[in-house]
Amino acid sequence: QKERVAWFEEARLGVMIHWSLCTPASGRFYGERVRNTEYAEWLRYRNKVQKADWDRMAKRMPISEKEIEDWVIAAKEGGFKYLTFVTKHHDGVAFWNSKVSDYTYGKLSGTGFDVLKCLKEKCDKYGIVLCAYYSQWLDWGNPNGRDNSWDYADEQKPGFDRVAAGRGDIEAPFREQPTAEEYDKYWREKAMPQVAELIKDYGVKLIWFDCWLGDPVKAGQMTEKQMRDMLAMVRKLDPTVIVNTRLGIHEVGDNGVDFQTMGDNEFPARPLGHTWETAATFNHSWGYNRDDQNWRPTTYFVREIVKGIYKGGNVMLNIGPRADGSIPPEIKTRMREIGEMIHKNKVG
Ligand code: FUL
Repeated sequence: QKERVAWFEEARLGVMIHWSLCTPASGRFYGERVRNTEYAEWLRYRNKVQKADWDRMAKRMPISEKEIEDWVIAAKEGGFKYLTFVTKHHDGVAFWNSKVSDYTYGKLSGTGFDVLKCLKEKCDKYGIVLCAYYSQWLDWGNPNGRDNSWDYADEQKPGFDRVAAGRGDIEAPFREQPTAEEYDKYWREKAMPQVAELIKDYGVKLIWFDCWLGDPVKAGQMTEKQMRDMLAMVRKLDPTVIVNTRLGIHEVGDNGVDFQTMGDNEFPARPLGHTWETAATFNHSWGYNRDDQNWRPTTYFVREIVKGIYKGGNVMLNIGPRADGSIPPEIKTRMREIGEMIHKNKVG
Protein backbone atom coordinates (compact mmCIF):
# COMPACT_ATOMS: atom_id res chain seq x y z
CA GLN A 1 0.00 0.00 0.00
CA LYS A 2 2.80 2.41 0.87
CA GLU A 3 4.39 1.87 -2.53
CA ARG A 4 1.08 2.26 -4.29
CA VAL A 5 0.43 5.69 -2.85
CA ALA A 6 3.98 7.03 -3.00
CA TRP A 7 3.53 9.02 -6.24
CA PHE A 8 0.16 10.27 -5.05
CA GLU A 9 1.45 11.61 -1.75
CA GLU A 10 4.31 13.24 -3.59
CA ALA A 11 1.94 14.81 -6.13
CA ARG A 12 -0.21 16.74 -3.63
CA LEU A 13 -2.24 18.60 -6.24
CA GLY A 14 -4.68 17.22 -8.76
CA VAL A 15 -7.44 18.43 -11.03
CA MET A 16 -10.77 16.80 -11.63
CA ILE A 17 -12.77 17.29 -14.81
CA HIS A 18 -16.55 17.00 -15.02
CA TRP A 19 -17.47 17.19 -18.69
CA SER A 20 -20.50 15.03 -19.29
CA LEU A 21 -23.96 15.15 -20.83
CA CYS A 22 -25.10 17.69 -18.26
CA THR A 23 -22.71 20.23 -19.76
CA PRO A 24 -24.73 21.66 -22.68
CA ALA A 25 -27.75 22.12 -20.41
CA SER A 26 -25.48 24.00 -17.99
CA GLY A 27 -27.84 23.66 -15.06
CA ARG A 28 -31.21 24.18 -16.79
CA PHE A 29 -33.76 22.05 -18.53
CA TYR A 30 -36.25 23.95 -20.67
CA GLY A 31 -35.43 27.08 -18.73
CA GLU A 32 -35.99 25.49 -15.34
CA ARG A 33 -33.02 25.45 -13.00
CA VAL A 34 -31.76 22.22 -11.57
CA ARG A 35 -34.05 21.45 -8.63
CA ASN A 36 -32.88 21.58 -5.02
CA THR A 37 -29.18 21.69 -5.76
CA GLU A 38 -26.46 23.63 -7.52
CA TYR A 39 -25.03 20.41 -8.92
CA ALA A 40 -25.65 20.69 -12.66
CA GLU A 41 -24.67 17.06 -13.12
CA TRP A 42 -27.76 15.99 -11.17
CA LEU A 43 -30.13 17.62 -13.67
CA ARG A 44 -31.34 14.43 -15.29
CA TYR A 45 -32.46 12.98 -11.99
CA ARG A 46 -33.67 16.11 -10.27
CA ASN A 47 -35.64 17.52 -13.19
CA LYS A 48 -36.82 14.14 -14.41
CA VAL A 49 -35.34 14.47 -17.85
CA GLN A 50 -36.43 11.72 -20.22
CA LYS A 51 -33.72 9.50 -21.61
CA ALA A 52 -34.24 10.60 -25.22
CA ASP A 53 -33.89 14.28 -24.25
CA TRP A 54 -30.82 13.49 -22.24
CA ASP A 55 -29.13 11.44 -24.93
CA ARG A 56 -29.53 14.24 -27.45
CA MET A 57 -27.27 16.45 -25.31
CA ALA A 58 -24.29 14.54 -26.69
CA LYS A 59 -24.83 16.16 -30.07
CA ARG A 60 -24.47 19.58 -28.50
CA MET A 61 -20.99 19.06 -27.13
CA PRO A 62 -18.48 18.98 -29.93
CA ILE A 63 -14.91 18.64 -28.82
CA SER A 64 -11.54 18.25 -30.47
CA GLU A 65 -8.04 17.32 -29.49
CA LYS A 66 -7.20 20.96 -28.96
CA GLU A 67 -9.59 21.53 -26.04
CA ILE A 68 -8.51 18.30 -24.45
CA GLU A 69 -4.89 19.33 -24.75
CA ASP A 70 -5.85 22.66 -23.14
CA TRP A 71 -7.21 20.83 -20.08
CA VAL A 72 -3.88 19.13 -19.65
CA ILE A 73 -1.89 22.31 -20.27
CA ALA A 74 -3.97 24.15 -17.66
CA ALA A 75 -3.21 21.38 -15.18
CA LYS A 76 0.47 21.45 -16.03
CA GLU A 77 0.77 25.23 -15.79
CA GLY A 78 -0.95 25.29 -12.43
CA GLY A 79 1.45 22.65 -11.09
CA PHE A 80 -1.24 19.98 -10.79
CA LYS A 81 0.26 16.52 -11.13
CA TYR A 82 -2.69 14.24 -11.79
CA LEU A 83 -5.98 14.56 -13.58
CA THR A 84 -9.12 12.69 -12.57
CA PHE A 85 -11.54 12.62 -15.47
CA VAL A 86 -15.19 11.73 -15.03
CA THR A 87 -15.31 8.67 -17.27
CA LYS A 88 -18.88 7.80 -16.31
CA HIS A 89 -21.03 9.96 -14.09
CA HIS A 90 -24.34 8.91 -12.51
CA ASP A 91 -26.14 9.22 -15.85
CA GLY A 92 -24.28 6.14 -17.06
CA VAL A 93 -22.71 7.58 -20.23
CA ALA A 94 -19.15 6.42 -20.81
CA PHE A 95 -16.62 8.87 -22.22
CA TRP A 96 -14.55 6.21 -23.86
CA ASN A 97 -15.38 3.71 -26.59
CA SER A 98 -16.44 0.98 -24.22
CA LYS A 99 -16.89 -2.50 -25.60
CA VAL A 100 -19.04 -3.40 -22.63
CA SER A 101 -21.88 -0.98 -23.28
CA ASP A 102 -22.63 1.22 -26.25
CA TYR A 103 -24.11 3.93 -24.04
CA THR A 104 -21.15 6.14 -24.85
CA TYR A 105 -20.40 9.71 -25.86
CA GLY A 106 -18.92 8.47 -29.15
CA LYS A 107 -22.13 6.66 -30.11
CA LEU A 108 -24.60 9.25 -28.82
CA SER A 109 -22.80 12.15 -30.46
CA GLY A 110 -22.37 10.23 -33.68
CA THR A 111 -18.70 11.27 -33.78
CA GLY A 112 -17.20 8.02 -32.53
CA PHE A 113 -14.68 10.17 -30.69
CA ASP A 114 -12.90 8.51 -27.78
CA VAL A 115 -12.37 11.35 -25.30
CA LEU A 116 -10.46 9.26 -22.79
CA LYS A 117 -8.05 7.92 -25.39
CA CYS A 118 -7.19 11.41 -26.50
CA LEU A 119 -6.86 12.58 -22.91
CA LYS A 120 -4.53 9.70 -22.14
CA GLU A 121 -2.27 10.68 -25.04
CA LYS A 122 -2.15 14.29 -23.86
CA CYS A 123 -1.52 13.32 -20.25
CA ASP A 124 1.38 11.14 -21.34
CA LYS A 125 2.74 13.96 -23.45
CA TYR A 126 2.81 16.42 -20.53
CA GLY A 127 3.65 13.99 -17.78
CA ILE A 128 0.34 14.17 -15.93
CA VAL A 129 -1.01 11.01 -14.27
CA LEU A 130 -4.41 9.97 -15.64
CA CYS A 131 -7.00 8.89 -13.08
CA ALA A 132 -10.66 8.01 -13.54
CA TYR A 133 -13.78 8.98 -11.65
CA TYR A 134 -16.30 6.15 -12.12
CA SER A 135 -19.82 6.17 -10.66
CA GLN A 136 -20.19 2.54 -9.65
CA TRP A 137 -23.23 2.77 -7.39
CA LEU A 138 -25.51 4.86 -9.58
CA ASP A 139 -26.19 4.38 -13.26
CA TRP A 140 -29.36 6.17 -14.35
CA GLY A 141 -28.87 5.02 -17.90
CA ASN A 142 -29.07 1.34 -17.11
CA PRO A 143 -32.43 -0.41 -16.63
CA ASN A 144 -30.96 -2.37 -13.73
CA GLY A 145 -29.48 0.69 -12.08
CA ARG A 146 -30.65 1.82 -8.66
CA ASP A 147 -32.67 4.98 -7.97
CA ASN A 148 -32.79 5.58 -11.67
CA SER A 149 -34.83 7.86 -13.81
CA TRP A 150 -34.96 5.43 -16.70
CA ASP A 151 -38.63 5.72 -17.27
CA TYR A 152 -40.69 8.74 -16.41
CA ALA A 153 -43.20 8.03 -19.14
CA ASP A 154 -46.02 7.70 -16.67
CA GLU A 155 -45.37 9.97 -13.78
CA GLN A 156 -48.69 9.13 -12.22
CA LYS A 157 -47.67 5.55 -11.84
CA PRO A 158 -46.84 4.87 -8.22
CA GLY A 159 -43.22 3.87 -7.97
CA PHE A 160 -40.44 4.05 -5.51
CA ASP A 161 -40.60 7.20 -3.43
CA ARG A 162 -37.53 8.17 -1.46
CA VAL A 163 -39.46 10.44 0.87
CA ALA A 164 -42.07 7.84 1.67
CA ALA A 165 -39.25 5.39 2.21
CA GLY A 166 -37.68 7.90 4.57
CA ARG A 167 -34.51 8.03 2.57
CA GLY A 168 -34.24 11.26 0.75
CA ASP A 169 -35.14 14.64 -0.42
CA ILE A 170 -36.99 13.99 -3.64
CA GLU A 171 -40.71 14.28 -3.91
CA ALA A 172 -41.28 12.65 -7.27
CA PRO A 173 -42.51 9.11 -7.79
CA PHE A 174 -39.80 6.80 -8.97
CA ARG A 175 -39.86 3.58 -10.84
CA GLU A 176 -39.61 0.48 -8.73
CA GLN A 177 -36.15 -0.27 -7.48
CA PRO A 178 -34.44 -3.13 -9.26
CA THR A 179 -34.37 -6.43 -7.44
CA ALA A 180 -31.11 -7.51 -5.88
CA GLU A 181 -30.55 -9.85 -8.84
CA GLU A 182 -31.17 -7.11 -11.37
CA TYR A 183 -28.79 -4.76 -9.66
CA ASP A 184 -26.18 -7.49 -9.45
CA LYS A 185 -26.54 -7.98 -13.18
CA TYR A 186 -25.70 -4.29 -13.67
CA TRP A 187 -22.73 -4.70 -11.34
CA ARG A 188 -21.29 -7.78 -13.04
CA GLU A 189 -22.17 -6.93 -16.63
CA LYS A 190 -21.46 -3.23 -16.70
CA ALA A 191 -19.72 -1.72 -13.67
CA MET A 192 -17.02 -4.34 -13.18
CA PRO A 193 -16.11 -4.89 -16.84
CA GLN A 194 -16.05 -1.16 -17.49
CA VAL A 195 -13.67 -0.54 -14.61
CA ALA A 196 -11.53 -3.35 -16.03
CA GLU A 197 -11.44 -1.54 -19.38
CA LEU A 198 -10.28 1.66 -17.72
CA ILE A 199 -7.35 -0.16 -16.18
CA LYS A 200 -6.44 -2.48 -19.05
CA ASP A 201 -7.04 -0.25 -22.05
CA TYR A 202 -6.33 3.21 -20.64
CA GLY A 203 -3.86 2.51 -17.87
CA VAL A 204 -5.55 4.77 -15.32
CA LYS A 205 -3.63 4.93 -12.05
CA LEU A 206 -6.43 5.70 -9.63
CA ILE A 207 -10.13 4.87 -9.65
CA TRP A 208 -12.19 7.52 -7.90
CA PHE A 209 -15.33 5.55 -7.09
CA ASP A 210 -18.40 7.40 -5.95
CA CYS A 211 -21.06 6.53 -3.42
CA TRP A 212 -22.39 8.37 -0.42
CA LEU A 213 -20.24 8.30 2.64
CA GLY A 214 -21.56 6.30 5.52
CA ASP A 215 -22.42 2.64 5.45
CA PRO A 216 -23.27 1.65 1.87
CA VAL A 217 -24.46 -1.80 2.88
CA LYS A 218 -26.90 -0.51 5.48
CA ALA A 219 -28.02 2.23 3.12
CA GLY A 220 -28.81 -0.43 0.54
CA GLN A 221 -26.38 0.98 -2.00
CA MET A 222 -24.20 -2.06 -2.63
CA THR A 223 -23.49 -5.38 -0.99
CA GLU A 224 -20.25 -6.16 0.78
CA LYS A 225 -19.58 -8.87 -1.80
CA GLN A 226 -20.07 -6.54 -4.73
CA MET A 227 -17.60 -4.04 -3.32
CA ARG A 228 -15.04 -6.70 -2.37
CA ASP A 229 -15.26 -8.34 -5.80
CA MET A 230 -14.67 -4.99 -7.45
CA LEU A 231 -11.65 -4.33 -5.27
CA ALA A 232 -10.22 -7.80 -5.86
CA MET A 233 -10.59 -7.32 -9.60
CA VAL A 234 -8.78 -3.98 -9.52
CA ARG A 235 -5.95 -5.41 -7.43
CA LYS A 236 -5.60 -8.38 -9.74
CA LEU A 237 -5.54 -6.33 -12.91
CA ASP A 238 -3.01 -3.83 -11.64
CA PRO A 239 -1.85 -3.81 -8.02
CA THR A 240 -0.46 -0.29 -8.43
CA VAL A 241 -3.89 1.26 -9.03
CA ILE A 242 -5.09 3.39 -6.11
CA VAL A 243 -8.69 3.09 -4.96
CA ASN A 244 -10.52 5.72 -2.94
CA THR A 245 -12.72 5.13 0.08
CA ARG A 246 -15.81 5.90 -1.94
CA LEU A 247 -15.73 2.40 -3.31
CA GLY A 248 -17.59 1.89 -0.06
CA ILE A 249 -15.19 -0.27 1.92
CA HIS A 250 -13.67 2.40 4.05
CA GLU A 251 -10.92 0.50 5.74
CA VAL A 252 -9.28 -0.56 2.49
CA GLY A 253 -9.36 2.66 0.50
CA ASP A 254 -5.83 3.87 -0.27
CA ASN A 255 -6.95 7.38 -0.79
CA GLY A 256 -9.35 8.55 1.88
CA VAL A 257 -11.51 11.28 0.48
CA ASP A 258 -12.40 13.95 2.91
CA PHE A 259 -15.02 15.24 0.65
CA GLN A 260 -15.24 18.91 -0.25
CA THR A 261 -14.34 19.99 3.21
CA MET A 262 -13.12 23.31 1.94
CA GLY A 263 -15.24 26.17 2.97
CA ASP A 264 -17.97 24.00 4.42
CA ASN A 265 -16.16 22.31 7.24
CA GLU A 266 -12.59 22.35 8.27
CA PHE A 267 -9.70 20.20 7.31
CA PRO A 268 -8.89 17.55 9.90
CA ALA A 269 -7.52 19.21 13.01
CA ARG A 270 -4.23 17.33 12.79
CA PRO A 271 -2.45 15.09 10.30
CA LEU A 272 -4.56 11.99 9.81
CA GLY A 273 -1.72 9.52 9.55
CA HIS A 274 -3.04 8.07 6.31
CA THR A 275 -3.32 9.12 2.72
CA TRP A 276 -6.19 11.45 2.06
CA GLU A 277 -7.47 13.92 -0.45
CA THR A 278 -10.08 16.60 -0.51
CA ALA A 279 -11.88 17.50 -3.71
CA ALA A 280 -13.43 20.89 -4.29
CA THR A 281 -14.94 23.09 -6.94
CA PHE A 282 -13.95 26.62 -7.88
CA ASN A 283 -17.58 27.60 -7.50
CA HIS A 284 -20.15 25.05 -6.25
CA SER A 285 -21.35 22.87 -9.09
CA TRP A 286 -19.08 20.18 -10.51
CA GLY A 287 -20.51 20.17 -14.01
CA TYR A 288 -20.69 23.53 -15.82
CA ASN A 289 -23.60 25.53 -14.45
CA ARG A 290 -24.32 28.94 -15.93
CA ASP A 291 -26.29 29.93 -12.83
CA ASP A 292 -23.42 29.26 -10.47
CA GLN A 293 -21.15 32.28 -10.83
CA ASN A 294 -20.10 32.36 -7.24
CA TRP A 295 -16.34 31.89 -7.69
CA ARG A 296 -14.08 31.61 -4.68
CA PRO A 297 -10.91 33.73 -4.76
CA THR A 298 -7.45 32.41 -5.58
CA THR A 299 -6.11 33.36 -2.16
CA TYR A 300 -8.71 31.12 -0.59
CA PHE A 301 -7.48 28.11 -2.57
CA VAL A 302 -3.85 28.86 -1.87
CA ARG A 303 -4.59 28.98 1.85
CA GLU A 304 -6.52 25.73 1.70
CA ILE A 305 -3.80 24.01 -0.32
CA VAL A 306 -1.15 25.06 2.16
CA LYS A 307 -3.34 23.80 5.00
CA GLY A 308 -3.94 20.53 3.19
CA ILE A 309 -0.25 19.97 2.53
CA TYR A 310 0.58 20.79 6.13
CA LYS A 311 -1.89 18.17 7.27
CA GLY A 312 -0.51 15.56 4.92
CA GLY A 313 -3.32 15.55 2.39
CA ASN A 314 -3.89 16.14 -1.30
CA VAL A 315 -6.10 18.78 -2.84
CA MET A 316 -7.96 18.17 -6.07
CA LEU A 317 -9.70 21.10 -7.72
CA ASN A 318 -12.49 20.64 -10.20
CA ILE A 319 -12.92 22.06 -13.69
CA GLY A 320 -16.35 22.04 -15.27
CA PRO A 321 -15.56 22.90 -18.91
CA ARG A 322 -18.26 24.36 -21.13
CA ALA A 323 -20.02 22.38 -23.86
CA ASP A 324 -17.32 23.16 -26.43
CA GLY A 325 -14.72 21.89 -23.99
CA SER A 326 -13.34 25.32 -23.16
CA ILE A 327 -12.40 26.06 -19.58
CA PRO A 328 -14.36 28.98 -18.09
CA PRO A 329 -11.98 31.96 -17.83
CA GLU A 330 -12.68 32.31 -14.11
CA ILE A 331 -11.18 28.86 -13.57
CA LYS A 332 -8.30 29.35 -15.98
CA THR A 333 -7.16 32.48 -14.20
CA ARG A 334 -7.39 30.90 -10.78
CA MET A 335 -5.43 27.85 -11.84
CA ARG A 336 -2.67 29.96 -13.29
CA GLU A 337 -2.53 32.16 -10.21
CA ILE A 338 -2.45 29.14 -7.92
CA GLY A 339 0.47 27.79 -9.91
CA GLU A 340 2.33 31.06 -9.54
CA MET A 341 1.69 31.46 -5.84
CA ILE A 342 2.31 27.88 -4.77
CA HIS A 343 5.17 26.88 -6.97
CA LYS A 344 7.08 30.11 -7.32
CA ASN A 345 7.13 30.26 -3.54
CA LYS A 346 8.05 26.60 -3.33
CA VAL A 347 5.23 25.78 -0.99
CA GLY A 348 4.27 22.56 -2.74
C1 FUL B 1 -20.59 13.38 -5.81
C2 FUL B 1 -21.49 13.40 -7.03
O1 FUL B 1 -22.82 13.12 -6.67
C3 FUL B 1 -21.34 14.77 -7.61
O2 FUL B 1 -22.20 14.96 -8.68
C4 FUL B 1 -19.89 14.97 -8.01
O3 FUL B 1 -19.57 14.11 -9.07
C5 FUL B 1 -18.94 14.72 -6.83
C6 FUL B 1 -17.50 14.75 -7.17
O4 FUL B 1 -19.23 13.48 -6.25
O5 FUL B 1 -20.79 12.31 -5.04
